Amino acid sequence: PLTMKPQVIFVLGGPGAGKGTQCAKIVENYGYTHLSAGDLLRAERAREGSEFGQLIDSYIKDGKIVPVEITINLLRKAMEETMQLDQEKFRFLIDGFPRNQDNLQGWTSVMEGKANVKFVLFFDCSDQVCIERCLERGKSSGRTDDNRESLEKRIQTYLQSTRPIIELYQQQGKVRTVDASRNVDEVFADVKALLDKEG
Ligand code: UP5
Ligand code: MG
Repeated sequence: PLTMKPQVIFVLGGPGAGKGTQCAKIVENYGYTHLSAGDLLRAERAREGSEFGQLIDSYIKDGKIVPVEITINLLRKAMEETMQLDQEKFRFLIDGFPRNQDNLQGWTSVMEGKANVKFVLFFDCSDQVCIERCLERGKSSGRTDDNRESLEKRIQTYLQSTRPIIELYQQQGKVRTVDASRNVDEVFADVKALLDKEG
């Protein structure tokens, strides 16, 4: 049977910018499957018998970016499994990836020609707003990186490593920027307008 080539939107933005929140709303309204690289890594960390548990744990606490070999395999498997279960599910929101050059190279070498990146959905908001949202969530999230110390590192990594990737896509005319500092519904109204046009 003819299988569709996966259509991908990369979802990027600072820690706590609202990537996961907006992706959940997109899934409710459009035919996309949400794959959060961070969620996949946390699940792998928790998986019994994983050889990467320790490594992932320490990278996440330090706000560092896990070597792409691990992340790309988790993403590829998740995409394949989704498409095997339902052929209609070939549209993906890949949330929180690619975060650095290593990620981008890994994606290119494994997925180039096998998936089509439509654009990057960029949730833009200040570091201050990002930090406040994560600290607020940290009261109940149980995430090991929602504390001030980890957050400073996450912001540094975002500025040093991820912004240049967004900039690269920007130069190719592939970034759609949404002001993520507003409330959830206001942000989603912009997301909707975008997806209705070119989703
Ligand atoms: N909230 C959301 N939207 C709001 C709004 N408009 N107004 C007010 N509040 C809003 O939201 C964060 C919090 O803010 C929530 O409490 C929410 O209710 C509220 P969320 O939607 O969860 O934001 P998100 O951008 O998804 O934040 P997240 O913390 O998930 O972003 P990160 O990019 O930091 O985390 P991620 O899980 O992607 O990565 C974690 C770590 O994994 C990385 O630091 C890294 O160590 C590792 N990682 C890799 O190594 N490689 C990868 O490819 C991916 C991750
Ligand atoms: Mg998230």
